[in-house]
Amino acid sequence: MKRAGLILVAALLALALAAPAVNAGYKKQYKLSVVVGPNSPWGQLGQRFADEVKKATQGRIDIKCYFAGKLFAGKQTNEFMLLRQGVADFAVGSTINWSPQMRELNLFSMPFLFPDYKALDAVKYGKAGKILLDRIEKNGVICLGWGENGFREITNRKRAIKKPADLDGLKIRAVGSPIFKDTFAALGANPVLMNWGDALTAFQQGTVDGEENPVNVVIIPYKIWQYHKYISIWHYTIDPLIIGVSKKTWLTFSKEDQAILGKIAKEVGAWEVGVARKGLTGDMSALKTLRDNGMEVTELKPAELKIFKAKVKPVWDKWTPEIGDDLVKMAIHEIEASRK
Ligand code: X2X
Repeated sequence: MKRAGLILVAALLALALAAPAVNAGYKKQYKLSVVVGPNSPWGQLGQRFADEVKKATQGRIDIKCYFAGKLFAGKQTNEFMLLRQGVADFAVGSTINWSPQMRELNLFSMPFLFPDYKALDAVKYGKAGKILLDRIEKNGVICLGWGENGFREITNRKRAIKKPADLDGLKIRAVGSPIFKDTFAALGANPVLMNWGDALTAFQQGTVDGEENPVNVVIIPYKIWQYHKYISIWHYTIDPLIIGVSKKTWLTFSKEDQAILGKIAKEVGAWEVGVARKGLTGDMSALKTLRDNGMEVTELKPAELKIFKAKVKPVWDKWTPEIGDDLVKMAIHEIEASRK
């Protein structure tokens, strides 16, 4: 009896050793980086992703969201580096913040390149988008899905902006990504590059006159009307979000869990893109919230936008080779095809 018991224990032990443990190499908790706070749809996207992943993996993958740039100590243009290194396991990151380390991502920041959401989707889901995602992967980050910050519109406390001359001398805060400095300099403004956390203080103190951000994901949740009376809807750049995971972390997950992560990222990403675009097509009803809060909204017409676009030609000349001539050409082709 005793001997049989021993054999059984030994057999069970052998079995346990032979079968790969499901959680082998898994961390107790994973870190997800987000630049903004939990009230923005962007922050909510991070939290939803974390919650759904935890549920679907029965707690095998437990993700904690670090909001408001906590993981990268305020310097948002470091986020991609932290992700590559595996310091952050996940991020819901803006292409703007990653672009200083991935030049190709400046494609989305080319001023007045994307006329509408259809154009953006044509590029994201077309050949150019695929090339971008492959390059990001080569740099150590797997893209699981797209979210959206949105078309970036300009706000300021001094005057309505209808033509480039209205920007003359205005101190405009932009993200610390060099293409923005070139764009605002070309438009005659005085660009000041700073992190989002510092920008909020600068708005309060009035040390800058204006900024640019998307309506639903940043301007409304952060109540930018507290600081700036004027907003111009000019769609000058678009800012997609990428739900990304460090390749180092990714390779530790089972195939089953990888599939779960991909599926959830696509689902929650699509939900958030819907929120980011709500009321910003057709009747533009999202703008009512801005007017109700005392903002003066200027919607620029195609002829007015043309004048702005002509002014930023030096930015196109400088940044096209930086991004890649072929990639820019391909994107322009996909955008034009989307308009037919
Ligand atoms: O810093 C910004 O303006 C923000 C929040 O939109 C980004 O992170 C790109």
